[in-house]
Amino acid sequence: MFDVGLEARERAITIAVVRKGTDPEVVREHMDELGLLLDTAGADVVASLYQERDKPDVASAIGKGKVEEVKALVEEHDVQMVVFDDDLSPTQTRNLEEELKVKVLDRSGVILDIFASRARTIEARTQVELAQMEYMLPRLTRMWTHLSKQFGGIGTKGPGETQIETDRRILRNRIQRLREKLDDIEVNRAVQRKGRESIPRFALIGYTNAGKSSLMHALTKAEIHIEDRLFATLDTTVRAIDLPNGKHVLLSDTVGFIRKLPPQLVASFRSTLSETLEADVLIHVADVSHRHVKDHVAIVEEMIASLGVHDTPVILVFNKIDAVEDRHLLDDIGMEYPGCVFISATRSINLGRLLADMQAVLESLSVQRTLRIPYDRMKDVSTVYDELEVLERLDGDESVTLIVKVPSDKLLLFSNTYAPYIQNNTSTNVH
Ligand SMILES: Nc1nc2c(ncn2[C@@H]2O[C@H](COP(=O)(O)OP(=O)(O)OP(=O)(O)O)[C@@H](O)[C@H]2O)c(=O)[nH]1
Ligand SMILES: [Mg+2]
Repeated sequence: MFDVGLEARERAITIAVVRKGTDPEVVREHMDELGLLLDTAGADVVASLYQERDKPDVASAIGKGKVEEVKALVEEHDVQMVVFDDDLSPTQTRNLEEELKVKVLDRSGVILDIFASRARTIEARTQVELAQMEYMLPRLTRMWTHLSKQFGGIGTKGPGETQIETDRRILRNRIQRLREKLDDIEVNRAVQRKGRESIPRFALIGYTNAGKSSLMHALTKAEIHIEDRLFATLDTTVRAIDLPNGKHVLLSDTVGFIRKLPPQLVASFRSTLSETLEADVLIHVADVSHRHVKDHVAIVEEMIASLGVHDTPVILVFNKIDAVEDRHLLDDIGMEYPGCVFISATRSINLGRLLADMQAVLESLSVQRTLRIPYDRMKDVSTVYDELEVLERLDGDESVTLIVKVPSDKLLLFSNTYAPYIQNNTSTNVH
């Protein structure tokens, strides 16, 4: 696995290039978040600056004059790296490193580094490595010494080829192999999911550090990793829980989102996210004690839409109400997001209400069907009782008529399983 190069407690300068007239508060928030990311990666921010421009300078993002200024700061504070909040082109990175004589990274590079150091399972490690390779491919000029070390000279300089071309080929081959490995993992996951098809699935989603894993723990008592750091969770955990009506459902906890998440990561984390993408109901957890909670909600909504999830019902949960002193804030949020639930995962406040809402959403997703099963197939009657909620039963002369509730997403499976017994009735939503 690659390490972009962050080592424990390095010193960094952060820089944002923003459009003229950008609200300084917005810039500050982005920089604070970049600072948190760096803290997680193991670096302290010793200076932070931003520059207003119509657009970033093609060669150096910030332009010659500013480069000089940064260079002076680098020397003054003895920093090991300069980190930009937005993505840099490979050329900009190279030019800046030449001028500043220290490592130059962008937010994506930092996020990738954090993911790399936190990935534990084979799946997460493979996904991170793939994302890193894809991130590096166009940036090879800086990396080639690192790369050839990593690969122990495999395919070293061939006749007529430059080192970089060779390294590119190594990277492309590696990317290909990682993709194949991920395809295999995905097939396995699909097989696992198949066995659980008839159990409704809820997925926790949300901004990183919102308290998803804490909520998972509060609801299931699962021993999972919780930490006041960004990206504590990089894998998907699935646990069963019972709703108040005794119904068994599955709940998954997964990786969190953040603004400007590198697209390579989102793409390669698809198999981890597949549990979320295919859930019947999403539980969107937001940290209501965070100053920018509304932005976080919007960013997560955009991410989910960009992953192709549009029709899945979402329960919006505002967590950490115990950390909010201003009750007006909660009123304001309640007005803006009707139907949301306020909870505290760590103090177990209002979790009963959340479970009741989960149950209500699930029930609203169900449709009613009528089955008529002849007496000589009584075995199937008991299967129906095992698999579905029976609302009514009529014992006739030759057959049993059952009115059952079918979760809408299980209709296809239901129809295939019980085709000979299904009576013509129009589907009605059961509330
Ligand atoms: N005050 C307060 N803190 C909470 C609450 N829920 C979670 N936290 C804290 O918030 C921090 C992040 O919690 P996690 O559960 O790890 O958050 P997450 O959403 O899983 O974060 P990632 O996995 O990093 O995306 C931890 O320090 C928790 O103790 C809450 O209800 N109140
Ligand atoms: Mg977590």
